[in-house]
Amino acid sequence: MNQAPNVGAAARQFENRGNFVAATPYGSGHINDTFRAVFDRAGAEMHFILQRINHNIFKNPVAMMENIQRVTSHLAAKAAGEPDSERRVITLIPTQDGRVLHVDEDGNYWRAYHFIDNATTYDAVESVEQAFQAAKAFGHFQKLLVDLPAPRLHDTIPDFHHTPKRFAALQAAIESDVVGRAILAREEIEFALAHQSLTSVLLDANLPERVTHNDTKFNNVMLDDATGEGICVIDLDTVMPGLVLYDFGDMVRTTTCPAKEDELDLSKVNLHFPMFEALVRGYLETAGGFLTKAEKQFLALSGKLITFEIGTRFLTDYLSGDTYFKVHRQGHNIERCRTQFKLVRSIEEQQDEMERLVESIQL
Ligand code: ADP
Ligand code: GN1
Ligand code: MG
Repeated sequence: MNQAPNVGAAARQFENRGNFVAATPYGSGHINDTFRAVFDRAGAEMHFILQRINHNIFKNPVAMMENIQRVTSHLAAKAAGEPDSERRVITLIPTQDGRVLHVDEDGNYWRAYHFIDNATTYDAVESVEQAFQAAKAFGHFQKLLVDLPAPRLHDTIPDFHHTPKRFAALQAAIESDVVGRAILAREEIEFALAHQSLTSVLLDANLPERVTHNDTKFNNVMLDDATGEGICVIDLDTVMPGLVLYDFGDMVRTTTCPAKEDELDLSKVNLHFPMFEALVRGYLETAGGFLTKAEKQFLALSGKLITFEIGTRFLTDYLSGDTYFKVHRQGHNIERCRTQFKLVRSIEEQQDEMERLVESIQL
């Protein structure tokens, strides 16, 4: 999985698009390897998104692709007839022999998507309007999947948002301290351990299971370059049964603070209330019609929970020697953990006001 793969050979496996020119790393995801593959077809440039799936993390790529195929077909059927419909749903490109995955001689799994042109993903939110658009798009995505026909989707990664189990994994990592880093993370460990009671709040609330995205970070929605509209939800690897609050919580985590996830200046890491308000309004505009009262009641709290959960995961990975998330420098995971825990603190300071806002919008 770690050795440099032959990207060009993989790109050529997909439906004939002309002569292969180049494939360059693309985006800033933490898990898979994403490339923009360029082809020349009779002098015209064609390009598509090529991804090597991290099969250490996604243990069953075939089941994952089955989920993605079912979900994208359902979404495409609903988008048909809308203006610009082909830019509203990601579309898989089949291999030359008609499959959705290419497995190379080293056992790497590859897939390809049509490139959504004239739209951009951002690693950090820049405006209230962007927050509104992102939440509206993710709410719309959930809404369109409310009537996804049975059977239940596969659990791509079991217990992905089971926060108590994530917490237990952290406790185990502190206990074994395999790379001797616990001493360097004393404050973060203390912060995490003091928040144990938060971990089970959503699981205890008896909320309905739905089809959810589960990775609604801001750079997983493409915003149209001309209109700013949240035109396409991408990164469907973790679409599976879940709680809508996992999705809303991750929007709060990534789309209420203009600082990046690995910002070093923690004074820049705060929840911006107008962005939170835009998220709630955008999300309820599309999802408000199907959500239950109980689900709406947890909107404000879900942000704190998911931000804490992801912070816990970064901390666990730091203590485990950086085996899960891609890191680009020494200490990257603890830096990411610090921004998450700082944001949790900022949310805690504004929690009452956030609750009041959610209540007032629902009335
Ligand atoms: P990861 O799972 O590693 O986060 P993503 O599926 O989110 O991978 O892709 C990484 C980046 O590639 C995205 O943030 C986006 O900028 C770009 N991207 C992904 N799919 C498309 C697409 N279909 N069209 C255009 N850009 C895309
Ligand atoms: C990972 O793949 P990417 O970068 O969109 C992770 C998410 C985390 C996120 C933190 C499969 O998402 O769960 O919230 O990093 N994806 C997986 O930035 O673990
Ligand atoms: Mg992504």
